[in-house]
Amino acid sequence: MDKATAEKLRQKAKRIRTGIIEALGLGKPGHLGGSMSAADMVAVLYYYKMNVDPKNPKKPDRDRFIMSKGHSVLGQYAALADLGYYPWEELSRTKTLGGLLQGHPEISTPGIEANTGSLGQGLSLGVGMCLAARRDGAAWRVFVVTGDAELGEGQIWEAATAAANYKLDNLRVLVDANGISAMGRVADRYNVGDADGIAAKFAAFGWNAKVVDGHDVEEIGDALDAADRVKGKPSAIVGRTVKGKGVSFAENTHAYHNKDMSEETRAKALAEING
Ligand SMILES: Cc1ncc(C[n+]2csc(CCOP(=O)(O)OP(=O)(O)O)c2C)c(N)n1
Repeated sequence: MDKATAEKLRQKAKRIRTGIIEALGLGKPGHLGGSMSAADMVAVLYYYKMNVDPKNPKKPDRDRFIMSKGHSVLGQYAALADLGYYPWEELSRTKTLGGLLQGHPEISTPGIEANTGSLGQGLSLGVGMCLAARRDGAAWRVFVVTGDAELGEGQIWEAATAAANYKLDNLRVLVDANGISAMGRVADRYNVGDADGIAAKFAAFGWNAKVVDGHDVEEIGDALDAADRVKGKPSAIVGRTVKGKGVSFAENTHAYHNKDMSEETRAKALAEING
């Protein structure tokens, strides 16, 4: 990836983080932590890797994106707004009755490919979509973002086995390995391992697996490019991340997993993101 592209992606990641704060609004709980930790991966996918067209959200050859950890959709909402799927102003109406953007993704929203929120299901949906693409002789790919605590769901590993069995080289999973769940550390609760341990699990299941710094847009982009060259296997890119990344008082804690913001915390967060 050239330096100019990397710089553009870093700016887009800031824009996404700003949009997350917009979507959280004031005084209503929202999922800041996991949205912020996934923001750089979302930026690389939407502004570097994926073939999507905001003017034609359903174009048949588009790549598909599934936010399997649906609670972290706020960053995806921001990217979709910035790209022009809907006005940026929609973000501030997130989670309002009748609003376009709800707390978890729904396919009624332009650019959203799957209803998620019940953890553990997105990878299975991705496997099905990849099989459909193959059946149709289509070249599009499916990108699924999961959390690390989410990997405690058994359905993930059923999907992982199926993906390897069917040699789905059109499937990519990006794991947001921030080490924190809703109520504490993953290691203290249902320990699926750190980023290296998670990559080893996917490799043992027959996947191409790679650990990256999940906040380094160049590493993420290079790993995604490398995945395009892998034939006969699905790819797992495990991002070592920080929950709440970009907002110091929300980093590395479950306190901002799902929390409201005050005027003061909101102003501080925006200043840190854009400062
Ligand atoms: C099946 C299911 N069980 C429980 C929940 C409640 N829940 C929402 S987010 C979350 C923790 C997710 O942690 P992780 O996957 O690591 O995501 P991140 O830390 O990136 O937010 C839980 C348990 C859920 N949404 N679905």
